[in-house]
Amino acid sequence: MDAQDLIDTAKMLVADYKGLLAMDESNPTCNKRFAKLGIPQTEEARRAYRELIITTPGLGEYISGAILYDETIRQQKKDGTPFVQAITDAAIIPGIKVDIGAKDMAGHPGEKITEGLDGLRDRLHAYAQMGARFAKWRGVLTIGAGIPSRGCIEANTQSLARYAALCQEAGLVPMVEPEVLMDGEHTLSRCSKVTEEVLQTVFNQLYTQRVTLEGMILKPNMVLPGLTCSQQQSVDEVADATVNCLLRSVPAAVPGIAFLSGGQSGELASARLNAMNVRFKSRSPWALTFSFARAIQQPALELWQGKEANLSAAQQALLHRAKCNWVARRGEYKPVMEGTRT
Ligand code: 5MM
Repeated sequence: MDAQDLIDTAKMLVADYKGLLAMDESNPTCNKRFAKLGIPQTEEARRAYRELIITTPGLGEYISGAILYDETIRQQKKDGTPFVQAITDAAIIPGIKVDIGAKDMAGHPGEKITEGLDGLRDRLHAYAQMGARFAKWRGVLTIGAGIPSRGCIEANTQSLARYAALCQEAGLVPMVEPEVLMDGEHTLSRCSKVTEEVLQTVFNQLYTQRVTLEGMILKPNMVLPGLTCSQQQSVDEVADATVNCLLRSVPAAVPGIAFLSGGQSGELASARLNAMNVRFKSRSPWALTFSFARAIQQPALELWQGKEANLSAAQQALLHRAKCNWVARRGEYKPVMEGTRT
């Protein structure tokens, strides 16, 4: 591993107000989203949709990196150009999701443990050979009565740290994603306490596993009230709760924090990211950026509907959401932008 290469790649992923596009839905997740819109759940449909995304003109102006799925990193455009080549030509850094999913955790009803460490060293080397320069692993924590348990937090964060160490050994920047889910009726304050405990444990584990913090990216949830909580705080209150929680938990050596959207609407995710960048402009030690899947892709997917004739409209919608988030990083996003397409 060359630590300087890792540090340089991590810095590039958060430079120039850009953010990341998560397009690493596993086949079951992608198929579920297609099924809702009546799109065929086939390998060819998934390939065509991913080609639509990566060939969106101008995407590289706003997007620094794209997270791919195992099937996707092996695919080509219709004209035979490998996706990795097309992404690189668009000035976007290719990355890969390397966990193999969150499974029920033994002895911990209602909780999940993410799997994928077995054989990971070899898989990481293979992905690096294919052109990936960073890799992502997601641990999932659910808030409920008596959960997340300490056992679940410790198991998931240790896996995250072991994966991150293996990534750096293979020359890939780890994108460490501990996601506290927004499902439930918990308050903003509960989400803040849980997120803080999870992040502090993540960084203890990363330290124990000798991960170079300058050569990684954190991909956390925003601190939000549960979806069905009766009290839903304002955009500014969410921004304050999120960044204050991060300030208590994330070392300043980490170059960037790239949020997941977690099921928020595209507009709300942009507005909240914007508020963080406005309110903490001079105080944030890290770049505050985005690594959204649904909050960037959803309008494009709905417009596309699996039809070639809708390709251009879908690409414009995708570019619009990418641009809104780039503008939000600058602290210049305004809801009125939603009425105007790029
Ligand atoms: C939380 O999910 C990640 C970010 O997506 P959102 O912005 O939509 O929340 C995302 O990268 C996720 O890890 C992938 O979509 C893969 O999910 P599955 O469930 O297919 O492994």
